[in-house]
Amino acid sequence: MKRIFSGVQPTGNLHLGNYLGAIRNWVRLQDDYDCIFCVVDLHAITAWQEPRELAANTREVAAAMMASGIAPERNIIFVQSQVPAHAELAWIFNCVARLGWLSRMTQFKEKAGKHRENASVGLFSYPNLMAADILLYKATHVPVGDDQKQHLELTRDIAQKFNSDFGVDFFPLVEPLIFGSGTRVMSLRDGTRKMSKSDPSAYSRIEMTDGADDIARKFRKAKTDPHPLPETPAGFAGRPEAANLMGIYAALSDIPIADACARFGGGQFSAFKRDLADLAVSVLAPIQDETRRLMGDEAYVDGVLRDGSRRARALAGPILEEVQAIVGFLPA
Ligand code: AQP
Repeated sequence: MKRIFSGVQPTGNLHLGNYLGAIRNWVRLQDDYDCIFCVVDLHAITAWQEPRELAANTREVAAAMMASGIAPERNIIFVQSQVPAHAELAWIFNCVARLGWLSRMTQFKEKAGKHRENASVGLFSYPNLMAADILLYKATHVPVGDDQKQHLELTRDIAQKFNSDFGVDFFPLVEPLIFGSGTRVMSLRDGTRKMSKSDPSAYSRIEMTDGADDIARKFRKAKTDPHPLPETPAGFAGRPEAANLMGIYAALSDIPIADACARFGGGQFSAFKRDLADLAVSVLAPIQDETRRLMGDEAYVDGVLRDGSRRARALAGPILEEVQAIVGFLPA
C-alpha cells in the first residue's frame, strides 16, 4: 500500500487554512493510503513556544485531528518528540544536505525576516528534519500545500544524494499529493498572505475553536473591495480578497469555485459574508463539539498518542538501523 506522512505543528490554535488545506484532505486519504499523521513538536520549537502552551496545543491538535474524522485505529497518530529516530535521522541529513540548498528556502527567509542572525539554527535546518520525518517511514506520498512544495523538492534532493553518496537505492523519491480547491487559504486581512497561526491579528484567521459570533464578526470585518462579486472566476483578477472569500465558500461547501460565482455573482459582499459565516459555523460546530469532548478526556488523548508513538517506533526503528549500517555506524 502507498504510504503517506503528514504533519501539523502545535504552534497555536488550528485555523480554517489548516483544516481546508490539510486535515480535511487527510481524512479523505485514509481509505486509500497507509497514513501516518504526526504532531510535529520538534518543528514547533524552531520558534519560541511557552512550554505549558506547547503541551496543551499538542493535545489539542491531536484532538482536533481526531474530531475532524482521522481514526486512530486505522492510522498512526503520534507526537514527533516521542519517536527519537526523527532527530537521529535529521542529524544524518544535516550532513547530507548542502548549506546552499537550505539558503534558497523561501520559508526560512519569510519566517526569519529581517532578524536572520537571531533565527534559531533549527529554523534554518527545519527542511532536513522534514525530510527525516518523511523518509524515516519510506513514505511514498506527502500531501502538501503550495507553501511546502519547495521543502518536498529538498526531501527528494536529500534522498537522491544519500542514495548516490552511499551507492544504494534505499530512499524512495517521494511524490507530492496536491489538492484542488481550498489548498491555500489566505488571510482575511490581506488576500496576498496565507492564513497563519502566527499572524499577530486574530482577525486574519478563523480558528477551529471560534464560536458562531466570532466567526460572523471576523467575516464581517474581512477586507473586501468596493465592487460586486464576480459572476465567473475570471473576474477575480486583481481582487485577492474576493477570490479568497469565494474560495473558502467553495471549499467549505465542496463545490467548484465557478458554481459559487454563479450563485453569488453580481451580489454584495454583506449578504455573501452572512451566508459564508453560517456555512463555516455549520461545518466547524460538530468538530468543535467533538474536540471539546476529547479534550475533557486527557487520558484518552494521551493514550492514543502513546500507542501511535509505539507503532511509529516499530516502523521507524528497522529503517533507521539500516541507514546507520549504510553510513558505517557500529551496531548498538
Ligand atoms: N493558509 C493555509 N492554507 C492552506 N493550507 C495551510 N496549511 C497551513 N496554513 C495553510 C497547511 O496546514 C498543514 C499544517 O501546517 P503547520 O501547522 O505545520 O504549519 P504552517 O504551514 O507553518 O502553518 P501556519 O498556520 O502558518 O503556522 P505557523 O504560523 O506556526 O507557521 C500543512 O500541510 C500546511 O500546508
